Amino acid sequence: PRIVRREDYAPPAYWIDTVDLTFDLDPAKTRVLNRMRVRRNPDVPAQPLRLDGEELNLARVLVNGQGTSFKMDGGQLVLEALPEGPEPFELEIFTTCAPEKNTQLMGLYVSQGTFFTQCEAEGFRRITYFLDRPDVMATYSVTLRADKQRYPVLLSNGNLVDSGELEGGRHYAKWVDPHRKPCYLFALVAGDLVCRSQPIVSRHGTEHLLQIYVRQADLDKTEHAMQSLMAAIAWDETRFGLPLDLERFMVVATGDFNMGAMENKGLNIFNTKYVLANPATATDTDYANIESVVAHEYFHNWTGNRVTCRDWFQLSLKEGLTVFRDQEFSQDMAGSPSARAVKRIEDVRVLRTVQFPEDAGPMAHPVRPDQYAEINNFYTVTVYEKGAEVVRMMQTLVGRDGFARGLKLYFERHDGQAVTCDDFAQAMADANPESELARRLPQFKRWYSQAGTPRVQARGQYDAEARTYTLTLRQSCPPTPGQPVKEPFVIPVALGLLDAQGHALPHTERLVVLHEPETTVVFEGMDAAPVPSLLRGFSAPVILEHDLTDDELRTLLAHDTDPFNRWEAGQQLALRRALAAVRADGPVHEPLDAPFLEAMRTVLRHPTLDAAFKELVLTLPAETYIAEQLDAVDPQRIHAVREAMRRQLAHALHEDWVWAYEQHRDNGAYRPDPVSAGRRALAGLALQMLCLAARDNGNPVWPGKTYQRFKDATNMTDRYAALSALVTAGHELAARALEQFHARFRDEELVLDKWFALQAGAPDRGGDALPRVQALLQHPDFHLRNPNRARSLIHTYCHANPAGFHRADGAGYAFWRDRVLEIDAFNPQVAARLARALDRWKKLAEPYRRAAQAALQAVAAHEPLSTDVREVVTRALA
Ligand code: B3K
Ligand code: ZN
Repeated sequence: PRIVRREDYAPPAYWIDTVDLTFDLDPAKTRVLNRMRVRRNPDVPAQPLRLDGEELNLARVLVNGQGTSFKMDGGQLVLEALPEGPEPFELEIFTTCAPEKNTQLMGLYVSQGTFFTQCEAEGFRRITYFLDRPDVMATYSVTLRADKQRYPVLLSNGNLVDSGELEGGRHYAKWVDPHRKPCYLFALVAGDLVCRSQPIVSRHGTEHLLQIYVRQADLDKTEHAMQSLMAAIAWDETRFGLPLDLERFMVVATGDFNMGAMENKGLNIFNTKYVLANPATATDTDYANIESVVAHEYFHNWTGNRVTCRDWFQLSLKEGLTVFRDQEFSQDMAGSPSARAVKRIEDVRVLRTVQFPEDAGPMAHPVRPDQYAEINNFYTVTVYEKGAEVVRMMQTLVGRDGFARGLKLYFERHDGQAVTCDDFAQAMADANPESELARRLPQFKRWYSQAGTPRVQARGQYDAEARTYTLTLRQSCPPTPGQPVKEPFVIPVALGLLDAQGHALPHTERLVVLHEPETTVVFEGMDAAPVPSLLRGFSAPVILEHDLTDDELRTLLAHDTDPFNRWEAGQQLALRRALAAVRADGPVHEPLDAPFLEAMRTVLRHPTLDAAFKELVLTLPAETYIAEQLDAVDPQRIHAVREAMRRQLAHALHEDWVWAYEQHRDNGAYRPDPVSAGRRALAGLALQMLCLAARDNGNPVWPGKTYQRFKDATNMTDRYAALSALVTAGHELAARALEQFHARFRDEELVLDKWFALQAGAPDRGGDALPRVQALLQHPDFHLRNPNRARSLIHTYCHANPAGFHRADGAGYAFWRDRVLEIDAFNPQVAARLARALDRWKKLAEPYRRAAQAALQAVAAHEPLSTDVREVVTRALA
């Protein structure tokens, strides 16, 4: 397959200034008339116009109203006999396509009788022939024509300028988008939808109309998304001075969507999962995700749409920055320092359990990749989450106000342009010329060009005589595919010192900016050996290696003023015990010791800590995170160890879990705010623990109470937590509860997704996970072609149930192979995500390793295979 390289970037040979599209919408055969004003790019040598196209039927091409010669070359439409000179000419292209046959959900497709589009990254070429690249920006006017009864709502980007009746029961609507945009931001929607409308007045007095379009039955689930949207608009004005630039801002939800949502200009299209919520059907997690995804897509209006990417290698320019913005928004919404820290911990947990493995595996790539076969494979946690960490480090280096200044300069320079990550970093540095960022900009930008997670080794030495404490920080970074040697990074390390009793030592807080391979920091006037608290707030996306004793870690857990490091100390203590037990020979015993259990009890019973924070501390590191620390991974042993740890926590803290449940169970009327959500989370964990303990001692009391809770719950968070406690403990009441849950929510697609996912991710007992998943594949509510449903069952099993998936007989991998190939035949993007479940196969111990390799080879050898899946498995096998 063709590899696209960043260094090959060349500006387009033509510009397209205006696009006038007319759609005659029909699921079987939609006609698209595309009239463009095109001109030669005077800065580029004269050459033919090559337009991208995919699965289109071409009917006619006219240049300035006259027929013209053309040829086809590898899907591209090539026009050679075009007018000479710089004058614009009119190019008219008439094509048809078949939306109802579009199973990839890229381009124009039909979901439950409604038309939707998805164009990012390269879907517009499935709608019409075009220069499908983000640096070609045009103004669009769009006329939609369709049967009025079946498609009463006709939407596109911008403002509605005309609408009316046509003969034969048809009608039309004309939309004009005043903003120039790349074609990946084009959208249309046509169907039988209703909307929640909300007029707003901005701080500057301008009026806007906000609308959320859904199916009639879902209208009662749109309030939270609307609240989130209004909050996001207000936040961007207040924090960054960025106003809404549209008269109308629309959000439309669809149940068939390849990813979370899409920021099309003025017409965001969302997966229903990130729009619809009411207390009966959505959990606290859903509420929080909706708030952040609605905000994320809205924030793209500036970071992505007003200033867009020059080419797809610059994807993190908009994604890393916009994730950073949505993370900051969620923190600001959370309010208290403790609630902010909880959000930060959750974000870091994703980074470390998903992005770190990616960066250590065969798909490792820089935040700004150098090459790809299929760009859709590069919408990754590295581009998004690590990209956001890079932006966060810039804020750390220039300060909050400096960062706002940098963003302001970025828009002054680049509004309306398609630019690069370099342009962004340059604006940040230029707005803060005295900062450490400006001083070390070229070196800092290695975060964009070098893949891999850097390691920082910290060693402290106390000299009693000199009363000094010397801290040495050393950085290194392992090789990644194509990058054998790494140059030093600029790493901001926020730190402070505590005394042995846990008191913060005055004047020891600082930001050390590591830029050499090794740096030494000396603290004077130290009366005793201090306890260092390093990388506070996770100030850089690195692996910190230190030699703190368990006593020191317990001191941090009990007293650190930095809540992130308090949590991290607890995780480190747990991780040490998990690794020791995994590495030990013989059967797994009790990995946890009394001091550790005591420390956990102290946190759980703490009088002032927030419930949400306690829940995070009392949750053990994930199996995949434990696996990353090992050279040869036995997923069954890791699972056995972590389960043994959970059971010890369940038994040793039994009375404390009872207390925690009773103290936190009652939250009154449902509100999704962080404080009440935290209480529900802790009560839910307590139920898990109490059901787990009951499994061993056969005492039916807590499973009984949990089942009662499941039936009586007044919101989905509590109901799901109770159900999950029964299912996870493998209690006999689980089957009945699952059945009742299904019966109650049989018409709620998003709740059925939870029902499938819960069972697919439930702990494996004696190899029962795979047969369970196979049976669910046959369930009448299982629909392979619906991405949410496929992910809830298949991806959950393959990505989130390590012990169920990594079977000694290799049957999990055979299942993976068959599903990857089956899905690839109709939706390569969804298949390619699934394909990544075996990224880390080389780390597996035998017999897993060989079986995984065989499954990968079988996929790689299959014909036909999409470019998407081919790239993933080829890199894995390399
Ligand atoms: N920009 C879209 C993602 C498009 C993915 C295309 N494969 C959503 C987002 O990041 O906001
Ligand atoms: Zn985004």
